Amino acid sequence: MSEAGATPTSFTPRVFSGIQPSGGLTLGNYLGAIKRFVDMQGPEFETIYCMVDLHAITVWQDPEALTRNTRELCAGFIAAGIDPTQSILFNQSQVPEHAQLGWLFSCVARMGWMGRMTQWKDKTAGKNAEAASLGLFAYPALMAADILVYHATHVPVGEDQKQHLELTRDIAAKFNHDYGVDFFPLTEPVIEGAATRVMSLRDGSKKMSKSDPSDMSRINMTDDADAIAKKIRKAKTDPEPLPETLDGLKERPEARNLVNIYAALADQSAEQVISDHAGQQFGQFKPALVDLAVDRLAPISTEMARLMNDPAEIDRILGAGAARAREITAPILRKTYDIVGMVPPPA
Ligand code: AQP
Repeated sequence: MSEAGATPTSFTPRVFSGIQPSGGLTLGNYLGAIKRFVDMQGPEFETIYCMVDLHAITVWQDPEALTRNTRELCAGFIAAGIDPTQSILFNQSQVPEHAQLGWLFSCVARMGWMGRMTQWKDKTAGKNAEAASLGLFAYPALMAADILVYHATHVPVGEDQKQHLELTRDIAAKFNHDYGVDFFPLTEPVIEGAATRVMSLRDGSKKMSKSDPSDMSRINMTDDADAIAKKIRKAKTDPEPLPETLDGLKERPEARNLVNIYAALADQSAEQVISDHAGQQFGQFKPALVDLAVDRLAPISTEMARLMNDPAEIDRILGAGAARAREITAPILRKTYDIVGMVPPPA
């Protein structure tokens, strides 16, 4: 539960989250996001999952690669357990209300709020910020629209998105205040589990990321068993054995990362993993992690490859998902325009 307040009770419990098709899916995206999306699928929530292609183009994307990555991401969602007949699964650009509400929110959000976003600062650090796209600066306003155009109440994300979720709440609160309404919910971020921040296999201070230039820094969801084994075997560690308690990993980020990955893949707590493997050297722990990772990830990558053989079926799923999404977004956008005072088309 965030500090800012309780979940509104007057809104349908609805989960929204998205992933950028800006490269291949990583283990970080899987453990920090998709695996948890699957866990939230069920009677408690309506679940809506999106390939946020409009966000991906805030940095250059080769058009052919963008198309392939969007389809592959869709295949990844389904292979990991998202059922497209239960959850709504689609790509953002097919639902124009995201961009339309995004424009309204870029008029609600303040320049100062955007300039304080650490992801903006990180992505432009050491580079010429003047040369970054306007979209990269403004994208948290579009992200707020992605969420609020569904009146979503819960958003499962990794730790890196926490600040953007706080901004989403600020935008909803300012809109509600400015127009004297209680229209947009103050959405709850859901940041839970052992792997809300999976780190690079080469540097325990950096997030595992699709756009890291080093392929050895990440496990891709399309990696085969040999590649997974090689990357884990070569993952940076230290010469100490695993300690008796988690406290003993405080100053050992790479070791902590491998323990967290093990815990998330095994559906255990990090404490449990430490108590089961205390005293082991990495020469013993890494092969156990390889076995677990291959066991959990290989069926997903095999299924992704099978689904990718039929791109027309993936496109059909995305189109059907977008049509279902618009049944929710169109009335919410219409009502928002009405609140703002836009003259509607004649009845
Ligand atoms: N390393 C990670 N650990 C835990 N969660 C992660 N997520 C991403 N990386 C990790 C979560 O995955 C969801 C989708 O993220 P995204 O692809 O839309 O954007 P991102 O966070 O910028 O991911 P990348 O891999 O770092 O992409 P690039 O390299 O294109 O910027 C989010 O819920 C995110 O928290």
